[in-house]
Amino acid sequence: MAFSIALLLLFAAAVLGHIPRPAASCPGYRATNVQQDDSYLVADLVLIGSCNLHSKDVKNLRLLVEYQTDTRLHVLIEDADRTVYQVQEHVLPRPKSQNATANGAALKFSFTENPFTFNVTRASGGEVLFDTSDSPLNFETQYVRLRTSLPQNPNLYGLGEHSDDFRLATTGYTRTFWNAESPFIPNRANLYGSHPVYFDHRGDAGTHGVFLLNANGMDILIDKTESGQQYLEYNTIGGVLDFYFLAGPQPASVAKQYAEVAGLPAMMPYWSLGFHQCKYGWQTIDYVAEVVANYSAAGIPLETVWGDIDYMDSKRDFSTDPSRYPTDKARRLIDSLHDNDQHYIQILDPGIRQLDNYGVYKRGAEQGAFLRASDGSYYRGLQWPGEVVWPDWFAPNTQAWWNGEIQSFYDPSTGIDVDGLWTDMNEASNMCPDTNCLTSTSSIEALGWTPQKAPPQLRARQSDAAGHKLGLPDRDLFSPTYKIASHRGPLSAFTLYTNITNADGTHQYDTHNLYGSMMAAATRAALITRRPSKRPFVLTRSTFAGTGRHAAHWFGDNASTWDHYRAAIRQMLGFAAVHAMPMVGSDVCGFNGNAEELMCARWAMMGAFQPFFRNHADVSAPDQEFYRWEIVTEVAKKAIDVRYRLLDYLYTAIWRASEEGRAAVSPLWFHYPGDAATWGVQTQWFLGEGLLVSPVVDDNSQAVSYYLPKDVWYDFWTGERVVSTGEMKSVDGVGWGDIPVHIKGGTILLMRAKSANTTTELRKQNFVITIAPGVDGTAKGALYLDDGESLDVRDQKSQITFSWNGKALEASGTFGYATDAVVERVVVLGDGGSRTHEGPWGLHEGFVFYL
Ligand SMILES: *[C@@H]1O[C@H](CO)[C@@H](O)[C@H](O)[C@H]1NC(C)=O
Ligand SMILES: *[C@@H]1O[C@H](CO)[C@@H](O)[C@H](O)[C@H]1NC(C)=O
Ligand SMILES: *[C@@H]1O[C@H](CO)[C@@H](O)[C@H](O)[C@H]1NC(C)=O
Ligand SMILES: *[C@@H]1O[C@H](CO)[C@@H](O)[C@H](O)[C@H]1NC(C)=O
Ligand SMILES: *[C@@H]1O[C@H](CO)[C@@H](O)[C@H](O)[C@H]1NC(C)=O
Ligand SMILES: CC(=O)N[C@H]1CO[C@H](CO)[C@@H](O)[C@@H]1O
Repeated sequence: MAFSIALLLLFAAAVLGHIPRPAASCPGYRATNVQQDDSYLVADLVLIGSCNLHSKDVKNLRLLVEYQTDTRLHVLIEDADRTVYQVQEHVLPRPKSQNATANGAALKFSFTENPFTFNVTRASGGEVLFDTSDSPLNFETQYVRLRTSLPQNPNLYGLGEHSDDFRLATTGYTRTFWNAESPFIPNRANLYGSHPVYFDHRGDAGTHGVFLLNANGMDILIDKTESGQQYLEYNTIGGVLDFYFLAGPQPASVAKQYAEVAGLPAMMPYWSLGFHQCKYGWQTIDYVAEVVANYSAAGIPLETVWGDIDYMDSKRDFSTDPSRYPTDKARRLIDSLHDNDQHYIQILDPGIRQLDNYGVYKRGAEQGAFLRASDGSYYRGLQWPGEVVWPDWFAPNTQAWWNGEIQSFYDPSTGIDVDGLWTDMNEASNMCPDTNCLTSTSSIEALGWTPQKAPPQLRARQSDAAGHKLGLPDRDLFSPTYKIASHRGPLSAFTLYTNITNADGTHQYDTHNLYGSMMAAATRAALITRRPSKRPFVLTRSTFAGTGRHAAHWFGDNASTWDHYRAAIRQMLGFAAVHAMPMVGSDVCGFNGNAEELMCARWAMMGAFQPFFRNHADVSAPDQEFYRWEIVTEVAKKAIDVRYRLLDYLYTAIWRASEEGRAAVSPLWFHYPGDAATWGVQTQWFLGEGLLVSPVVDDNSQAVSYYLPKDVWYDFWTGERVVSTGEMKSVDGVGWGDIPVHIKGGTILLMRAKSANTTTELRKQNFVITIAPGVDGTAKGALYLDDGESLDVRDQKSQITFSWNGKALEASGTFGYATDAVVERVVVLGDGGSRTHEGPWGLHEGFVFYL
């Protein structure tokens, strides 16, 4: 009985295509011609015997191992001909090797020659971090597999974008990477972005990171073998094995080391940390004006108003609806927003309506900016405006065309003077559900489109791919044998045909996961062209490793449920702590469905402690602006009040992320790596270095249990000192506008003394310094100041470090940003309550305060 059930399961799994065949049947590769010096090793890898599991074996490979820095080991396994696709340098610039030496490095690479397998160990202590010895490498034209064994019950994090537990499941778990529009952000599914990096946390034995720089569709399996051996296995449908091993050993150092590879996140404008309101379904510009007025009447500070696709004429980019959103009226509203120091942002989708009288399309066509089908016509798809063509971000003139459209439509003297842009639907999401709908005339007609005649131009000449890392020829780019487990079905479903050739000769098959990130990058570049001295703000739905260099991100179209309120916390932890994307947050109060008052109140407060703070909802959802409910109005005022008083603290954290790769939001285990009780925590987070946020997370509840690691803490709201031995604390009666927040002992917190209605006003407020001494009586803190909006602030910035030794508070660093704001008070927290000392003290070189 048991036997036949097992067979049945095997059969079912085989039908689904996700059971790896026994690795033993593949002999793998043999390493020869090994050459090495102090800082690198190269070898040839030659196929021992054929395997051809899902496609054809690549017979000759080349191994490169570089000790790039003492804490970063680069291991690249590529085809000897270098024809296999590799992510273009201009899309993701690689870090240069600093030529560290194998002897001095924290990580050690060892290998066996026949068959070739390798391991990565810690030089000190010998902990095995990565070990492929259990199964030989498969490297085929459309299937690459590599498996590493792991210790039992590993603590793995990352591999986003997903809505699953922050600490990843360790059995029967598949993470698929294939960027896809994903309404309701389903669990255990590929979502909008791909970040093939994980952090492996081993408590006192240290933390390390493993980044596979590969953009192809893939499944990463985390499971145990029949004999109980834990493993993680990469199954990609192309690309090379380009690994960066990051030594840590502190969790925060892994985050930093990863940011050095993927790229440091872009610095954000100060105003973008204010409160944002958006809604799909604001039918007219008058309605938007009412929303703004109602926020003001309610006394809830609104920093930025957003325009979803409602503003567009027939849902076309770079257009305004002449009756509902006439440009002159829109301009008047935006002028008045700007007069009040408020901001305005609009959405852009990649799909460009193909119409001869639509200048955006015509100019793009003239510039050769669109992807082409095999017959040379533009590849068509379906997005909000109907039948569309798609920008080819690899084409040489696409950026110039995009710059031009952005510059003219958003020209402050004649057009819509936006302060930032939002790139949506850029997975790319094609509403054409299957792979035929645009080739079958009848279904085009059924969908009410006008089929366009193919323009006469010939397709872009495909470059001679050999040796150029542009992708192997003769592959089945449409339906490879190995099927990744995308929840949207076949590779090309709901997106662009994967057999499309990009202008540089690469294929969507290989570059699909880069589409959204490239649109975000192009949009950032266009904003810089438009206003060369201003720091751009771009929000993007689709991302890839390194997208933080260009844009902020929200977690997509979740629902107005408590489940998604909780999911927002773990998604934030994934992006900000692991994926080097600090400027993230959820749609506050949820996107789909009906937001209930109490849930929206909780979410308003929780959202105030996330870096990106925007309320947004779907067209089908009821209005959910904060002022629509009494309780939410009160909670939102309090939430924005505290957020704004903390805004420079948050700004400093975002700056440190962009400057040093320090995580602006982090899980408890980043700070208490040895404390096993922290490893699974996904409902609490550190904002910056010193504030621990522990919101109520249960449905409609006023109770919360949270963990306080062994340390000295101070209640943020009351200043009360709490000494924890590493305990769960249970609190009941947490009001709808309350959220437990603790200052970690040893922190100096810089806050504005008063909030304000806009971030512009906020910047004029004075400071209050709160000293929260640690176990040893000392504390430190940081403050970064600049004008909040220049792209290059040169030396007009202050990077101040504060330190407290129990008696004196001193400031050191640079003081290049001139401000009239002074330190109004210093509050010293302690055992017997807090002591307040009134200033003022000027915030400049030589600042010192004695008790
Ligand atoms: C590292 O070595 C390579 C090869 O010798 C050389 O091209 C490169 O400039 C070196 N890099 C540094 C930072 O020294
Ligand atoms: C790593 O691989 C080398 C070469 O196979 C082997 O000698 C060594 O024992 C391995 N290290 C561990 C800790 O497994
Ligand atoms: C704004 O407030 C007024 C008065 O309460 C109300 O009638 C109107 O519906 C509100 N409009 C919006 C867009 O919130
Ligand atoms: C992609 O494959 C489909 C299905 O076989 C085919 O109809 C289409 O012409 C191909 N497109 C390109 C650009 O090769
Ligand atoms: C913000 O504006 C409201 C009126 O809309 C006013 O009552 C409140 O005092 C202002 N708050 C601050 C901090 O300036
Ligand atoms: C993360 C999460 O809770 N996802 C849920 C989103 O909503 C859909 C539909 O309601 C659920 O199926 C998902 O589990």
